[in-house]
Amino acid sequence: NLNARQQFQDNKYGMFIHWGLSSMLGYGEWVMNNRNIKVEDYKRLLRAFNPVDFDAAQWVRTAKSAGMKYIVFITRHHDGFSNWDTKYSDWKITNTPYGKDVLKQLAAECKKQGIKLGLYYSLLDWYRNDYPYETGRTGKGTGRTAKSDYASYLQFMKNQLTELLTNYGEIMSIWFDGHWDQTAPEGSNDRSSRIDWKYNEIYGLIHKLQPQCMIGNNHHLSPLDGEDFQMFERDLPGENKSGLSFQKASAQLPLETCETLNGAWGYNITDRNYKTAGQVIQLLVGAAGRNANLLLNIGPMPNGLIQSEFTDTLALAGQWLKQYGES
Ligand code: FUL
Repeated sequence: NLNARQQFQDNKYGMFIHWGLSSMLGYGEWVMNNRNIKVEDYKRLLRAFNPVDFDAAQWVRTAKSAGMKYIVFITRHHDGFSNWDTKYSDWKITNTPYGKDVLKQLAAECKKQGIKLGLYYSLLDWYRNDYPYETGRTGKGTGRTAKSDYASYLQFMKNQLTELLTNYGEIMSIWFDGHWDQTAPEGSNDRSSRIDWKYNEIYGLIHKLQPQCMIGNNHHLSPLDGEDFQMFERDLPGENKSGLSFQKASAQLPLETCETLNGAWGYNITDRNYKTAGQVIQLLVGAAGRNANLLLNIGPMPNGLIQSEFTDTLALAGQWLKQYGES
């Protein structure tokens, strides 16, 4: 869909939001893997997550006054926790004491304030038994022993994606992540996947449900069939600074670079490596100069509020953009 691609590229600047029950531990969104927490133990967080100060209007206002044109929200990260009221799992926001569907509130608010919404969706799962964890590089300490079953996991993802693309209005993009879990370790040149993800089925479903929805996949490879934009993780197209990329910038597809305001994606209490407004502007200019969007991340606190170190910097950079930006 050429029109959708053009619109996507014209957005230039967006807000990435890493947030979920893992935020509670204040150690980033990889805590379950990094601390080898077993599913049985990690599960106990469900009864404790109660982000009473979550205010979708405030999140969206923060993005808008920063000059951003879209938000990409984590619907489900590698810990498998669903930030919406999914019918297909009990491991979800509506089963916490908070009890409300945060995605529903965010989608409604984005619509109201006129900002586009994209959804991050993890292909990798540290929680479910049917995810092919045996061949995965991560999630070894989660205590799973049952045999995985990709056919079942694929059906689960399709069911969830159908919900996301049916019940939450127009979705600008789906941002897939976790493909690399099934590839050879970093440093190797073998980029083949240990499982067949059946992307043709997944992408086909998305394009059927919402033809304008842009599909991107953080596989660090060159774009595969059916993908509508190409993303660069903490990297500008053509730079290959992160050493992760085995990709050349596509001349056909819109590009997006994602970065984060400190060194972490999810809320991390020890990371005070905050970027200044000047650094944010440099990133923006660097991305724009390569005709790439900048998707800039925040990791809100477990109570739902965005820390002032982030809001202050975003507002400052936003003022600069208003004065000197194009539109
Ligand atoms: C990576 C993930 O593993 C990180 O947790 C984060 O979501 C980043 C944007 O992508 O692949």
